[in-house]
Formats: sequence, C-alpha cells, structure tokens
Amino acid sequence: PHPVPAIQDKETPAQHDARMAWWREARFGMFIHWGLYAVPAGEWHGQRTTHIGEWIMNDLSIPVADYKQFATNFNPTGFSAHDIVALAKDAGMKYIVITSKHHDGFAMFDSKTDPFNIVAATPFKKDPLRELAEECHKAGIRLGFYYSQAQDWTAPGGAAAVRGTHNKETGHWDPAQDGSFDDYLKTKAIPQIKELLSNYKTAPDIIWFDTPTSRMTPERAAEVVKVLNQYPKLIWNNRLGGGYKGDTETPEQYIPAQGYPGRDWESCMTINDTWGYKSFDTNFKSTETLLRNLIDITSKGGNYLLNIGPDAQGKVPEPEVERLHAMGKWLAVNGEAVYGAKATLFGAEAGSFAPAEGNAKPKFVPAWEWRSTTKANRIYIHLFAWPKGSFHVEKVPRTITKAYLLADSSHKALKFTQRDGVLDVSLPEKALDPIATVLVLESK
Ligand code: H79
Repeated sequence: PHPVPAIQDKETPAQHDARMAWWREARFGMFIHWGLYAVPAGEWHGQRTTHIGEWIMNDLSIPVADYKQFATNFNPTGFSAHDIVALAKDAGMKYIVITSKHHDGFAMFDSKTDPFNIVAATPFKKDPLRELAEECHKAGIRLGFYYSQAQDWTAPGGAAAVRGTHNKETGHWDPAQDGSFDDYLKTKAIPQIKELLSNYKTAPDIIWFDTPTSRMTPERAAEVVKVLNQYPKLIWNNRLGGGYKGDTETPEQYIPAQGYPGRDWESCMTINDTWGYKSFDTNFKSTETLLRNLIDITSKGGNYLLNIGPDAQGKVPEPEVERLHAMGKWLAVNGEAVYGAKATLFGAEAGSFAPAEGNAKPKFVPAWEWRSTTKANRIYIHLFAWPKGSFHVEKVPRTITKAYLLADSSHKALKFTQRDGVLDVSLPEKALDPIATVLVLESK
C-alpha cells in the first residue's frame, strides 16, 4: 500500500471509467517540447549535440551559469497560442501536453516559486501557458502540463546523476547543483506543481511526469500525491515514481506489439529525432509513417501523443506543420474509425506480414497490410496494401449486414459473403486514399 492513497486507489471502476472517458475518446494528442533549450537549438560553442535537443545542457556539460544566460536571449515573439491550438485542431488532435518545466529546470510559466522562468528571466515576460490554457478552453481542446519532477539540473539538489557525474571532463558536479533533493522537492517541484494546478481559470486535464529516479521514494512521491488528490478529475501518467502506477502506461518512441489490455496507454513519439528543437534535425517522419503509427496504436487500444518542437521564436517548423495538416485531412474523412474506437477483435498482430515478438521496443518495425479498430456496431479495417479484387478475413466475430468504404460519401454497399466467420468483401479496383482506405463492416 502507498503511504498516501492516490485517486486510482480510492475510486470505483465506474468512477475510473468516467474520469478516463474523454481521454479514451481522444486517441490523438499533441506533445509540445518547448523550453530554453530551443535557444541553443542543439549547438553550443560550435559543438553539436548528437542526442535529443532538450538534453543539451547535460550532454555538452554546460555550466549552470552559462545555461541560465540563454534566458536573456529568449524572446519568442513568434509564439501564437491561437495558431498552435488551431494547428492541433486542424490535425485532428484532441489534447495538448506541453512542457511546463523540463530537466533543465526552466519554467515556461509565471512562477512565483522560482525566478528561473519565462516571465521573470526573459525579455518576453509573458506566460505562454496562460495563453495556451485560454485558447484550449475556447477551442475545446484538453490541456496537459508535462513537469519533470525527479530531476532539475539548475536547482540546488535537483541534478540527478543520470550519466554518473555531471561534468564529463572534470568529473565534478557544478557547485550550483549541490543541495538536498528533499529541499528541491519542498521548495521548487511541489510548489510549482501547485502553481500549475491553480494558476489558470481551469485546472489542467493532465499532469505528465517524467523520469522517475530511485530518489523518488514512496514517501517523497506521496507528498506530490497529496497535491494531485485535490484535483479529482486530473489524469496523470505512470512516471511519478515511488511505486505509484498513475493512470497510463507511457511507452516512449515505440509502439508495443500487444498494447496493454485492461490498462490505458499512450505512445509518445516525436516527429523527427529530437523532442526539443534542434536546428539541424530535419529527419521528419513521413505523413504515411505518422498515420500508420496513429492507426497501429488505435488498433491496440492506445493513444498517440505526437511531439512537435517549436523554435526559439516560438514557431513550429514548417515541415511539422505540413505533416499535421496532412494527417488532419485524412482524419476529417476517416476520423470515425479512430476517435472513440477500441482495439481490434482479430488479435493485435492480425494483418501483419510477420508478427512481432513480445511487447517491448522492437528492433525494427514489422510490416503489415492492415489494422482494425472497433465500435459497437462497426468493425473498421484500415487497408494500407490494397488487395486485388477482394478483402479476405477469417474469424469475424459478428454477423455483418453491410460493407462500405468510409471515404465513399455515398456509402455504397459492397458485395460480400460471410460463412462460418469467413468474410470476403469485393473491392473496387483502386484504393480511395494513397495511404489508408477504411473498410467499414456494419453489424446489428
Ligand atoms: O522529454 C523527453 C525526454 O527528454 C525525456 N522523456 C521524453 C518524453 C527523457 N528523459 N530521459 N529520457 C528520456 C531517457 C534518457 C536517456 C538517456 Fe541520454 C541516455 C540519458 C542519458 C543517456 C539521451 C541520450 C539523452 C542524453 C543522451
């Protein structure tokens, strides 16, 4: 038992379902990694980090004082909460989770707790999270705050020895990082979490914790849980630490082959190879890959939290914008087969050329031809490879009464036969969409 019971320990299954209902309906969210690391944008004193951009301070051993200097140059006048929310909406995303403070300790909000924040330490002087909260509220988009609670490289006591000592060359900690972890929790992390929960007209829908280290003991995590318990609608993930399971599993940068039956889960993945902006990372995934990810995840009962990384001006890189619009175009036609849809009835790997092994991060992504999602009276088959003549599937657990293509606005009935659960549906010669055409199988 936990030192302090969390909401998940106290609520009934029905209460839990009610709390998770909007999240399960949503299926597709926008992750935003935006912080002070956008200023160096992956490069410092002529050195380029080969790792993820938001880790630059750690990777290049930037001293605390030098890192803090970036704030004097952070003036993201190109940031528009309105445009970002409009982008999420157009992309078909139903919620946003944005970094309120990453491991570097810089708060992207108006924090009275610590002056190392976007209002007090930069020429910008405004709170982007406030604007985002207002725009999300207007647009009906849910909002979550990512908060790195278990490490903070600029707060005394907060720096975790993730890679041994902080400075690779000298082997020493930056003296500015010395201090007690308990003091850090008490004087920074917990007060800032309280601020995030109470600063704005409406409390956030999600708190997204990260990197639960062993220092996050049950007793320490319990102090955070006391705060979270004040917000009975709040959803929080499995990364608080201290043995708290939270509401969601959070596979990072991969899609588990089986999903997590009986448990809510969300794959967080980024659109290129970094979370926080790096000027030289142009390895953007194709719209086809991104849509495949969304559909694969949905077919296993999970959510897709797709990350974008705005630059130091607050602008979303154009290749990211393009891909999100393209996804939104597909969802505008086919969203019915995603939002509120449940996992496949055919087994997670049906439609694959070669089934994956296990549920852990695969070494390569196994190829597949189709994925299926489910609603009460509909089975959706997302066809990526277009079958010649007809679609054949076995062990269909429902009696099908009509088959049609979702992208055909007239929903013209397709001929089919079904015997002993074996279904064959006649298809037109060509797919209706170059990426995925959805076949609907209706039942009474
Ligand atoms: O916020 C994003 C990441 O920064 C964060 N989680 C996502 C959502 C994250 N923190 N830690 N990790 C992910 C895993 C850490 C990997 C590490 Fe490394 C390997 C840390 C040190 C070695 C990657 C490679 C970062 C620096 C070098």
